[in-house]
Amino acid sequence: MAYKTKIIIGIAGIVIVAAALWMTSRSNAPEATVTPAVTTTPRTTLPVAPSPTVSVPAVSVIASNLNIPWDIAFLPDNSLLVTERGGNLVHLKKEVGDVYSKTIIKLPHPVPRGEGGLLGLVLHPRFAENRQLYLYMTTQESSAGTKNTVFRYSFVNNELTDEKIIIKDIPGALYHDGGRMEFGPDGLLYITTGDAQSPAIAQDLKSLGGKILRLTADGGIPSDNPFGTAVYSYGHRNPQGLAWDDAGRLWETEHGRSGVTSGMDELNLIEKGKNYGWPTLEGDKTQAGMVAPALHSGARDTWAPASAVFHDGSIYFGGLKGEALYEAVLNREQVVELRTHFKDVYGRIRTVRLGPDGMLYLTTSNRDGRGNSSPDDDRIIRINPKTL
Ligand SMILES: [Ca+2]
Repeated sequence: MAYKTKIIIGIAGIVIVAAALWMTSRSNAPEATVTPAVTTTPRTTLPVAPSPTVSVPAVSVIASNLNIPWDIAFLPDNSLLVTERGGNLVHLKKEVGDVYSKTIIKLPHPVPRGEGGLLGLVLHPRFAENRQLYLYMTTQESSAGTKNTVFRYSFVNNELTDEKIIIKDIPGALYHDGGRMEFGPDGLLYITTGDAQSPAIAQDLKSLGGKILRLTADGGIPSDNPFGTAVYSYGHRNPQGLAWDDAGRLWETEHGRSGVTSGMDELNLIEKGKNYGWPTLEGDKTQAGMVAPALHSGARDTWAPASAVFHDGSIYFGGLKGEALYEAVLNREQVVELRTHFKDVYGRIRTVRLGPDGMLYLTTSNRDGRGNSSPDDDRIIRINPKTL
């Protein structure tokens, strides 16, 4: 759209541009096109699934027929790597327009079924030089059941080589396997782990379950970790999203209780060494030595928050059971508003990532047995955040 706009400007001038854009595109993205700001708006988009009850932003489906895409990384050549929970690493390469070719990269390890599997994916901060990437994977440990392991690989010519275990023996289970990884502004690797259906381990500092872990890029323990171990914070149930705001504060999303009494999902402001209360605290309850969430969903609403990204003053996160893209608007340490986008439009939304183009990339999770899938699910959907 920006390219077209520049051409038209040369021919006819700004007034005609504004009128023409308004007339031709009002059906899908009126907010983005009625002002001159459109000339700086990153490229967009095709209209998808307008709903009369939902404001329709500029969106584009860039990949379909995926199977539970769990995480996305953007490579320096503008291609994408996507983990599928069942154990495929998928390389999506842009061909023409918004058409991407798909190459499946086999993993060195099979992954078990359940909510575990091939989960988080993150690139080394200097990936362009060292080609190193990290995968969070559930691994079968014979009669001991499953555990979770973070591996590092060299990724060259669509092959994973030079395997190194960064951390292992993270408790695993059919549910609550954590799995999100991010490099922080401090250059250290942060990893979320679940309680593996054993709530008490979230309070056990000797267990790696129900924690946010922090390691060096090589898997070492940073000298200023609070307990002399990999543990950075604890008392988490099943944290799934990590994001730093523009002041360097760490925010985290976390699933609350499940089953018939679901709800109490959390957005937490994370500080080193603090206890976030699971399984003792829920909602607004407080107790000495434990930190209540910055925002929670309450007892009657369930987000099932599955990711987190900071963009332009807000934390965005996907909702699985909530079937929406949530936006928590921040004012310093406070959440001042929770906005809900795409409610019931795309089904279950898992991951949200911010691309190098300034766009939000969402993954659906409609083939995980808990939702209704459309024929082209699962999808990766690119959103122009200016149109939200
Ligand atoms: Ca909590």
